[in-house]
Amino acid sequence: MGMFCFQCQETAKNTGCTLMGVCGKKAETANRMDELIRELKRLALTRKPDRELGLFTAQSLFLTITNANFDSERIRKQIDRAKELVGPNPPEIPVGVLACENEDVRSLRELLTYGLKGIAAYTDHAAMLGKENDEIYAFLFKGLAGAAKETDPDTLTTLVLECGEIAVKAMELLDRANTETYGHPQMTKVRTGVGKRPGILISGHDLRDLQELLEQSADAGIDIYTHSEMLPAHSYPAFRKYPHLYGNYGGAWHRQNQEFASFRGPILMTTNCITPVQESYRDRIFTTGMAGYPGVPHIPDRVNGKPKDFSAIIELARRCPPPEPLEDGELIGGFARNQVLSLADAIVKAVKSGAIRRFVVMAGCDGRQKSREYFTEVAQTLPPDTVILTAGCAKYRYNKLALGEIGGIPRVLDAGQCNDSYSLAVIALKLKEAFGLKDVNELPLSFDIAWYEQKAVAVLLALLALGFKGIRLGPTLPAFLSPGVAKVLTEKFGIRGIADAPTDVDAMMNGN
Ligand code: SF4
Ligand code: SF3
Repeated sequence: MGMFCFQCQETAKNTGCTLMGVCGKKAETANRMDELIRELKRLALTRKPDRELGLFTAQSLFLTITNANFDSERIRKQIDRAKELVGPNPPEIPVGVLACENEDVRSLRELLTYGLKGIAAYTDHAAMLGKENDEIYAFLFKGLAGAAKETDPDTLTTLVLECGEIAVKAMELLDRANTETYGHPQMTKVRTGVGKRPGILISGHDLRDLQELLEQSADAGIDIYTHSEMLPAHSYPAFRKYPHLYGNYGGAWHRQNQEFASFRGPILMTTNCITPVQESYRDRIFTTGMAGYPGVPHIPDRVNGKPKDFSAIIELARRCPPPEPLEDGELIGGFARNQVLSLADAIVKAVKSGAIRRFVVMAGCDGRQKSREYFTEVAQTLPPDTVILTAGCAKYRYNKLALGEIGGIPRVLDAGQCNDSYSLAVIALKLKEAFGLKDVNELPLSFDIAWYEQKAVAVLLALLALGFKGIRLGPTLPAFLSPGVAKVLTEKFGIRGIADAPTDVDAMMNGN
């Protein structure tokens, strides 16, 4: 076996990638990531967290999430730095997932580690906007130390649940960072067609990168297009003021081979999901932040608070032809907590009158597998008196369908990126208050979550921490859940896999 990784939903045979990743990760890179995780565990066992170590740990974990960084050399540098920080005589910790032989202990340790990776990604985004929280950094250390040494399933389960509570705090911190910096998202129509000028396509989740790119390209005679998880940026007041933020190009991350080829201009990947780079756009793709790919130019980090330098990308864009059109419509977004709560009275009225019978949260990730057509089918099968609440790139499975509206309220309410699932939880908790309910699970609300990478693991643990029960998770349950751990999650929280769309829609409409 050259490697072992089972952290994402597309893992080989839903058991584990052993030769190379289905994602394209080479065995050498996977093994280095394992080594980096080992060094982070050592760091957690030997040092007290402070801001510098906390951010270093968060960024290191972020580097290892699915489709963020394929650059072995970058991972090696991070390992070297971690070793320096650990110092001499590091504690003995074996490398790799399979070093832990007990399958339940291994499962809990990995569930915890993947939750930490998701928290780390959101923590890094918040830090880029000047918001940090020592409690989150302290938990990254506590969690890593537990994942290194803890062998008692009950203690590990407690850590996993605490991980969910910290995930709520990380998403709340990022929500605050985003809204205090860029304002509260508002209902916005976003063009999906193209203009006549050359463009830059920006993907990933980092809003500060977008802000600096928009600023630096304002008078360059080019347009900026969002891709995949950058779509929600259009709804922030601070970004709406840039006329050259033209629209959104393409769909979710896994179609980038075709879409990046037809875009014809430079592409900037700020975070996951980057997929193996193809010849058709190899000479015009760039990475920045925690994203990386061997041979692809990387825009360096900010130094002393000065903006990143995107001039090379802007210069290249000027020499490129405009994008080829893929479609010519519009998407509606901006239904984060503030916007939805401003409609709370209308929503409560619609529920009381029976105009809205049920809400279904279909947030999370998209992916390549055909089985994800299930989520399109659920959206099409849900009766017209239901509202879909979404966030994350999962939305691309149904956000271009004509699903209509209920009394002026669109039937698909898109709160934003995957981290904005926090907004959906806040909305649900506020609706619970508005209806005078004791338990959020009494709301006419079901969860049918699509997962792919580790941020979705953090979101799931956060939802459990907030008390939501009976969540459906698809298209498959995580391979890293042992039968024993899956049983506990089912018994304690009612987590279940998906069936087929008609069966699940029927069950959800009956409150199951
Ligand atoms: Fe396999 Fe997913 Fe790991 Fe990639 S991230 S190696 S696809 S399990
Ligand atoms: Fe998507 Fe990669 Fe998870 Fe942010 S962009 S949700 S998969």
